[in-house]
Amino acid sequence: MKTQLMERDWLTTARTLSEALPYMQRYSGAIIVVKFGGNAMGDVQDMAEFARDIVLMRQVGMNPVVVHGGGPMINQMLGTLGIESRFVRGKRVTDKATVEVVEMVLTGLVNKRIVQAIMDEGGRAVGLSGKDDDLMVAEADDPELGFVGRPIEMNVQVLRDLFSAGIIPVIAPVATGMDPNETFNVNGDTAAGAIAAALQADRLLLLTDVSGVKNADGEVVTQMTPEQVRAMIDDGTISGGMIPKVETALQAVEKGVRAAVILDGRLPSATLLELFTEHGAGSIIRA
Ligand code: X2W
Repeated sequence: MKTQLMERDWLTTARTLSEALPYMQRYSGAIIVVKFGGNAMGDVQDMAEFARDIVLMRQVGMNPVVVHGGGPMINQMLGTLGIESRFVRGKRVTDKATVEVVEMVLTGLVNKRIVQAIMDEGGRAVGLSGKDDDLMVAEADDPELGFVGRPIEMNVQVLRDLFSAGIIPVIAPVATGMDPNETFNVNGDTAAGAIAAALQADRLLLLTDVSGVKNADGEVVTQMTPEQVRAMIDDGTISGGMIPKVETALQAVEKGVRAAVILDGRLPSATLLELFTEHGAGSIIRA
């Protein structure tokens, strides 16, 4: 009985791998930008699973790029330091003291944790922020928000150089300004969208903690065109925190990213499910 069971499991494993072949071939050399948000990071185990999937993507010939957030970790450090923080339309109002903490936490703490997790799974990773090699130059988004940046110039050659060397870039969403002494706090989704557009990526995967974009009946819509998404925003079907995410996805597709997917980071191996199976996960937006 036991042997039979084991044989069945192995057969399933072998079949799963075999069925993944066409997807591996389709995405060979593809650039996949993955936004990994602070809420999706969870515990050490979640981080290790995420890192393993990224290493697998690289191993089968894709070029994954990780762009991370870290909102909860920033909140925690600001709390420890007794600095108050508030959000306006989903973005953190960022004064001089806050931007220093944001840079410290994102580029120091969070970025290096992800780099380490990827190396622990046998991959090669290098951490950088928008300041490295002038990757992301920003300007003030809105005077009310202080040092919150909107990307205005991208220099992605460094990412291509890392791809050629087989290295996975891990990017903290902190930008430099036109005045090189300035530092801007960029929303993680916004940074991922700008990087995906500059790379003309094949996929932008936005990992969230919901199951996808829902229609008026509360069902997840698995495929959408940009026009359908706009209509759903206009008639209020898409609302609240989903709006900035969907708009990032929309803009990326309009700027030449082949497709953007809003997917459920709570599912184990959500990225692999999306890339390697017919099933997919979450909501895909493509023209
Ligand atoms: C974000 C950057 C981090 C981020 C912040 O300060 O929290 C702005 O709001 P999550 O984990 O992806 O939310 N920046 C301007 O985006 O983190």
